Amino acid sequence: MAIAEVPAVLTEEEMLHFRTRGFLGPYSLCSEAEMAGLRPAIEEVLETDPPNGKNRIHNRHLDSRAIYDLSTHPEILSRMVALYGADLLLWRTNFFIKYKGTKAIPWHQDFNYWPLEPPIIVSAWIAVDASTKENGNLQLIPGSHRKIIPHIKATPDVQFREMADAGYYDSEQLVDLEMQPGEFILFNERTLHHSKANFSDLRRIGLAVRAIPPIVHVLKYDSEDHALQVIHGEDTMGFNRVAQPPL
Ligand SMILES: O=C(O)CCC(=O)C(=O)O
Repeated sequence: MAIAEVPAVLTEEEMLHFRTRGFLGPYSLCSEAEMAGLRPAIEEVLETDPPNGKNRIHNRHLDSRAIYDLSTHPEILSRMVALYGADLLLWRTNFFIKYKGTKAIPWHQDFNYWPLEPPIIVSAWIAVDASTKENGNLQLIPGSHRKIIPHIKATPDVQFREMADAGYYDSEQLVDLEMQPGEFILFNERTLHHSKANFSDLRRIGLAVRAIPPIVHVLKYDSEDHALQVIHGEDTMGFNRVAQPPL
């Protein structure tokens, strides 16, 4: 797919919602049946080693056209463009796979961990499997992106090394984002989010897509062949390593 067409725009209300609450959605990227059709190809990617022995769950848009196309689907891209302007680069993609017994992801603000300056990132999180209260759906705190929350050493029951300091947020305010396969949400680099452990027999795969405007410098790349793709408009700054998407 060439640079995607942009069919949908956001209403003023949706724009305001994103600015004040730090997230939008869920929206439909494709039907449940269409996602069921895509799932075998996604599973095949996840069962295959990427070039140069890198991690199977990170940046697979670099070697799989199917993952690139899913990550840059017009339903996502059009909304990112409405929020962040016409010029966008794809920085990273990450699969978050939760089988039965997979640990929780702690409350966190993404920008705490990431080598980006200034830290301006829009994330889409796409439900490949159904993501429900049973199998550890995303939860986030609306409006939490308005402040920087200190992160501290994480407890051993969660997946990350650092987590948001619980003294600085009120988890009573959380919103559950249950999603059917083919749905996605958008959130920004400071929106506090987490997911609980999966105690069910139901697998939960989500694909997170991270896009940045050209003004953002990537201070550290994920691998030697890590480069960004211009997914909409142009790279007006030329700060970052840019490459073509996979064929
Ligand atoms: O999928 C999850 O459980 C967590 C996702 C997440 O932390 C992210 O997309 O930044």
